[in-house]
Amino acid sequence: SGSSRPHVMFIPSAGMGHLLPFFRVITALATRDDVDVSVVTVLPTVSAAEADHLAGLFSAFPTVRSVDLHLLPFDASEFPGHDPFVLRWESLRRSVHLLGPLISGASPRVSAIVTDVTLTSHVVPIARELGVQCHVLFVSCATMLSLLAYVPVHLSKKAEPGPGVGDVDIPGVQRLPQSYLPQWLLDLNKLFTKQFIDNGREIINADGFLVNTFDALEPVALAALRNGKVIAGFPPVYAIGPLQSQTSATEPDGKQEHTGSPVAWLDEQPARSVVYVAFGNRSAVGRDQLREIAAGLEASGCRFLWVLKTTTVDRDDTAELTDVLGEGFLERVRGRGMVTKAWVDQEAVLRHPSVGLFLSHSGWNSVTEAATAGVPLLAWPRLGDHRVNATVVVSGGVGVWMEHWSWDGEDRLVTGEEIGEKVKEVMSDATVRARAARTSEEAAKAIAEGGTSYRSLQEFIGKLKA
Ligand code: BUP
Repeated sequence: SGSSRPHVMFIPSAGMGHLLPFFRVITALATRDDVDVSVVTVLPTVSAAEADHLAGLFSAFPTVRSVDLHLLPFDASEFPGHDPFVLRWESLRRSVHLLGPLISGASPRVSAIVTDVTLTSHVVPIARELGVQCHVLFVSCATMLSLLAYVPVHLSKKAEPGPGVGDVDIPGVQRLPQSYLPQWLLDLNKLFTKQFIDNGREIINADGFLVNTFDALEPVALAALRNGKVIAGFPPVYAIGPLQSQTSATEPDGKQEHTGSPVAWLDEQPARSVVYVAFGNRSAVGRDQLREIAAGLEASGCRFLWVLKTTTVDRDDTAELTDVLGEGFLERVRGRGMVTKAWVDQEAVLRHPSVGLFLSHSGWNSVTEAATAGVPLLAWPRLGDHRVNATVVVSGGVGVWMEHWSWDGEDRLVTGEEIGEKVKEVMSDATVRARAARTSEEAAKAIAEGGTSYRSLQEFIGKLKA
């Protein structure tokens, strides 16, 4: 403090859905000349995409310092059957005491930390002890932040200790039925639930929250967090979204296995004719369901670009497309459908005028990218925060939500017929398209000079200098 040029140290967590928004804030600060930026790189990385993007970040922004953190050995067999990213968060939490020396030994002196929400309960106390400001970059929606903040209070009031969290009525925000909550919260003994509750208890001690949302998208949740309705004395909430990538250098597109990149292919298609299908980095859709999606896309008669993943971690994905989709599918849709297992530049795809609809798992980054582009999103939530995000997709005019479509862990297959009809219907729905266009105008206003998110970021930078 007292220094006019603050040094901000970012401590991200694992998973592209966590890293990408970090990169977007890091590069927004790195392109200014009044802030020093360093990033704690946690090694080894979980996925190939993470390793590629970290390398891309440091080569595109040489002024951003990398501080390596080598994880201590972690015995995952203690938690059989857990999501690899949740396991990583746990192993990071157990190595977090290594951060103290990295923070206090950094030069110039660290004036503020921005950490991932998954590490809140461990990093906030360390920062306090060192007398360094500690902010949390929250990579999901403000509604999800209100859930995180309120769950510990909700549990302390709950009369019957049922097996799970139960329905949660968040003061000033909304009542979330248990079925909308991350599957993991249905079991209070799960690792994720313990992390969630620990982090939820500690957030009151953070100096502030950066959230990848904007006032016009989530006015109710943001107001309730800011005016103390959710939790009295909640730290300042800076809604600075929708976050944008500063350069395509941090989004490498170099691993195309097919001749002709998706964007080049999109260039050949008529305006708003293509359905873009992607379920993010960590939502593995079962083989039978993938076949139904294929049948649905074929039956819809629409053009489509499909990013297909068969495993939770990209490194393990060795499946052949023909084995997954069945003999003949790729031939039958040749010319009107493109299927890829490679990383695509999703922001560029969504910005492309040929894209008319986004069939998505409603991961929060995907929602904000669709909102920016004004492409209607057809939400098919799979796990985690996706259903809570989907409530915002609907209330914020980003798109529509198929609430009865299957959720990870449920047996029911959504048939190709159902998928095909819905895709066709939403593709030609002028009302949905007009709402998405309006939301995209609001998003542009929010980040433009003088907009709500622009001002929030200025306010945050001002606080760093205080
Ligand atoms: Br796959 C893929 N290209 O090929 P979400 C993803 N992305 O740019 P997630 C690409 O990864 P959770 C690809 O644009 C978005 O920024 C995409 O984040 C980008 O979902 C990000 O949408 C994906 O939040 O996380 O990572 O599956 O399930 O935790 O929400």
